Amino acid sequence: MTLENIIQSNIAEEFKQIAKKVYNEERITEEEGILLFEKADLNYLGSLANYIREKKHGSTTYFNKNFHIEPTNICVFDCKFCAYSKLLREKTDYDAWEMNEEQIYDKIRSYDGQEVTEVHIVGGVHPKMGLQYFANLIQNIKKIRPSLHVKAFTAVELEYMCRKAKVSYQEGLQLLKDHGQDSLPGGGAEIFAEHIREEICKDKCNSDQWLEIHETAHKVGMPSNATMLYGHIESYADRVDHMNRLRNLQDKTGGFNTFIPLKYRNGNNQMSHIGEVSVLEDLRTYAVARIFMDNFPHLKAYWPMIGRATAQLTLNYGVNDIDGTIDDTTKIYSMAGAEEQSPNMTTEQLVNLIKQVNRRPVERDSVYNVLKDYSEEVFEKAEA
Ligand code: V47
Ligand code: SF4
Repeated sequence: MTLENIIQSNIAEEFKQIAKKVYNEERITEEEGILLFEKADLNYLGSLANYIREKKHGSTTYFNKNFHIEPTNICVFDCKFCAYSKLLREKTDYDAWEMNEEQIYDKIRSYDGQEVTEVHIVGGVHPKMGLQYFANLIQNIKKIRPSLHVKAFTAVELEYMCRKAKVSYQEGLQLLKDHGQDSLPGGGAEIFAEHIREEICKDKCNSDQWLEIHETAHKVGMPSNATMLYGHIESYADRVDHMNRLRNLQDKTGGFNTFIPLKYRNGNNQMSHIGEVSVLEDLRTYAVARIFMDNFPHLKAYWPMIGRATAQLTLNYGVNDIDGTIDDTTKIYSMAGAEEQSPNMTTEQLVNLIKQVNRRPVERDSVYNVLKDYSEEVFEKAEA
């Protein structure tokens, strides 16, 4: 149904008002956000979210050519939802890994001649890998491949690095920027509501610190993303509170590119008894996010976490970005129970995934400059 039809239909007045706000590009309140989660029909949510998505981006669906490096999964923290980390004392465990510098540089060099534009570097918070180590690492990565955009370190890693180095967030982030870091990924946000954070990840950086680190990054000229881990013990009010804190910060800085809802997966962690939410709940969450986060330019579905089929569906529920080729050889996602064992997609596969649902595949760089429109692309031969 079109938005005009919704506004003229005989749906409940409260939903009509929200539809009118969307039509007039007015912001919805936190109470309205909660109402959408609690009572709105999925088709209604999809119509509103898709209206916004198409107004902002038409049918363009962005992807990029990227790869991930996780230097280590050894971590001083012990988040209950994490299937991936190992404490230092478990270092001999066959699932624990630590890459040395040369291994990291070899990984960068292994992409010589390939068209990747971004490396995403995040990992466990290793007590022996500090700020200066990472600054030098980034500087050397840039020497090997100067054009590569380095999106690195969650606020959780950054809080620990700055604390250990006894520098302010501004000093730490400026140092990393001066050594070549370009932007921050959105991880570590989880859910900002303090009572939930206390339950699921009480020992790592708190919500105010997460927000302050991103605010500081924006101030020193590094854009960032924001995530929300949903579908565990949080309430709808907690999800809306989370999005509201991000919306407020975005009003202040304008430094966020993308919002990425991350579905909680329950494999191999200390919260495995909590079931996973349904695909319908995923779609509702993306749609409400698109409606609520009016000042976030992009909404991303991270396909390794939700799977390719759900990622395709989200493109009708507000999503306009499905991340990239990824080429991840480590186990961060499969260990948490995601469908993708070692996620990577060729450009052809990504393009086809987007085209199958009548969207326009466009390769972007890390800050959403258009690199190539793939809508008319004919692939010469099947990629391996
Ligand atoms: O913060 C950990 C999440 C995040 C689980 O910025 C889990 O472009 C679900 O932030 N179930 C890290 N999620 C990944 C991340 C990210 C990924 C891709 C792109 C970008 C970006 C950012 O992974 C963590 C946490 O919220 N996570 N365990 C789990 N069991
Ligand atoms: Fe460490 Fe991050 Fe896992 Fe938490 S989610 S235990 S900070 S690797």
